[in-house]
Amino acid sequence: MFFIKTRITEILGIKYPIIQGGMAWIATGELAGAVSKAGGLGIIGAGNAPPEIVEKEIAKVREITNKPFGVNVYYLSPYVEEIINLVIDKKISIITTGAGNPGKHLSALQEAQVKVFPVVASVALARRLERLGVDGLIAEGMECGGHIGETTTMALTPQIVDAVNIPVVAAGGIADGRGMLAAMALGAEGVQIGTRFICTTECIAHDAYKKEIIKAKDRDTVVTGVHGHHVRCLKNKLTKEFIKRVESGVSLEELGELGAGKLKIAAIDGDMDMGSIMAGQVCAMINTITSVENVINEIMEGFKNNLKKLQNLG
Ligand code: TUI
Repeated sequence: MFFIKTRITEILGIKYPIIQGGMAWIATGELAGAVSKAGGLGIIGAGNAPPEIVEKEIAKVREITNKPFGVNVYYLSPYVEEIINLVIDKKISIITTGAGNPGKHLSALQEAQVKVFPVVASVALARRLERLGVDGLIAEGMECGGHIGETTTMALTPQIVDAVNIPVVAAGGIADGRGMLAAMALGAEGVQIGTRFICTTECIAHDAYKKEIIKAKDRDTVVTGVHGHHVRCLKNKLTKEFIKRVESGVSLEELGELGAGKLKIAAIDGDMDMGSIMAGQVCAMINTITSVENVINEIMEGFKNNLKKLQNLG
């Protein structure tokens, strides 16, 4: 049996160093449970959901598997404090964090033995968070879907690996074994994968959302937004409207209003015109809707075969 041992698999107690992205609305208990069951680390995306909803998703995962799983805490949510309390109360083994700095909650989380893996898009924040005592970092490149930084995974990952001593997970632009191998060649000890897991049978995202990803070609995503509020999604009527308004110089507030609630409209309601179809640049490489177990097995098989190919070069 093939397995990989890194600090990530050791710290998290998982078979494969594959962490599923904590995508709001999309990463529910069904998806997280399936990923953990298949040997990766499933993550519930708390997004802006209140704690009662997240609690139900936690229960769903525990119905599916007793393997480790995590929760992604979105730091712009109005419920951050409640979600942190819930995570502690429910003895969740790991959280990933996004869109902010989890510094003020670290001592409470450490006391409760919750491992913390913040998403970072810069070396400066990576250094700061290591000093505060986080367990690992997720270096998120701008190939990712959703809210992104400015640096590519290829450039960001080795810079963060060189800047810190804690383990680094690479995210952005990874959908198969080749991508995983490349990330690990850059010094990452694991990968975070989002978009590939949307196109699985266990993912509850609307079928129309999955089909748009399958249809997408290499240049079909676009980054909208201004001043550090950049979001990558598939091009549609909504992104056209966004670009039009940015060009006409509307306020950040007005743009925020246009974007509010649009991820749900795409992911749950299936509106492919006015919903925000967040997806990474790997969308063009995704051609099937299959089970989470198949996706993970294909990634690991691809990793192994491409590693062998490289070994034959030397
Ligand atoms: O957060 C993400 N990706 C996202 S968030 C999102 S939008 C959403 N919509 C509805 C409900 C909930 C969410 C779609 N995709 N990725 C993690 C990420 N974090 N990317 C960049 C950052 C980040 C940005 C600034 C992390 C830290 C940070 O620090 C600021 C500081 O305090 O220094």
